[in-house]
Amino acid sequence: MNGIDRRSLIAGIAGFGGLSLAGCDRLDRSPAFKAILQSSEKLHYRAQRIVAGRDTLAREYSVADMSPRFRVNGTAMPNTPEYAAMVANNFADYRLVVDGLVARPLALSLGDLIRFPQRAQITRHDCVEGWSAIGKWQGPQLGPILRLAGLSTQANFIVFHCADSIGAAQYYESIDIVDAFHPQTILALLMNDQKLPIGHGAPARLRVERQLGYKNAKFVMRIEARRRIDDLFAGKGGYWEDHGDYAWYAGI
Ligand SMILES: Nc1nc2c(c(=O)[nH]1)N[C@H]1C(S)=C(S)[C@@H](COP(=O)(O)O)O[C@H]1N2
Ligand SMILES: [Mo]
Repeated sequence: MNGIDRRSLIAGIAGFGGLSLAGCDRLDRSPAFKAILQSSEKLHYRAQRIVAGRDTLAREYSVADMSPRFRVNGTAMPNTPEYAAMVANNFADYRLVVDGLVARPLALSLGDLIRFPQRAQITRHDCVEGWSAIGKWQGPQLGPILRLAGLSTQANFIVFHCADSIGAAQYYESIDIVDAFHPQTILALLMNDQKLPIGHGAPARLRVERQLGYKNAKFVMRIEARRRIDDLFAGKGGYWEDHGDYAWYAGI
């Protein structure tokens, strides 16, 4: 695993400006956080199942393979006053909400998110529209965040609520517990060693590397653990599943 690359993360994060790493609410002083980092991977029980190769890693590439150009697709900039306000102060007020079927709902700042172990991966993004690009993504794995929140064993799905809407419909996506705890499932804060550009989903976007492009939700504002997804929005588990008839499981 080419995982922890804290130095380049900090270098990248310096670009966030105004982001305070100090403060009395430091996550790394919280006993729950320490316990999770020290625990011997006591995963949510369903994540320990090996489901027909679902734990296999997506191929990782080398720096030399990185695409010179990685296109922005779908929403390039969420069109809301709330998002504009966050951009205006470099996402200092961004709080990633983690709620739903969890024992301890969280509201994590970017400073909190960089205190989790970070993973870097160079992978190929495949869009159903017929293009691919290889890029480097870095950020905390989703699994430890869900463990810190105390994910309930009742949860079957993790839903990502995004800042943007297409037409009147808010963008969202969902994955199952196996993908949620997959080692390459991260909330990317950096892309190609820079802070995540707005067009690519600033300040945090999902990378779920065994699935197609549309599952990789950009502008993630809230992560919700749910027992079911058929009672949410149009019931198919994601914006494109609801509106474009794309498959919910977009495994590659
Ligand atoms: N919030 C949000 N996430 C999104 C989209 C979007 O429009 N809004 N488009 C999806 C699609 S179809 C693709 S291919 C990728 C594009 O990511 P990129 O802009 O970084 O290339 O984001 C996915 N995630
Ligand atoms: Mo896509």
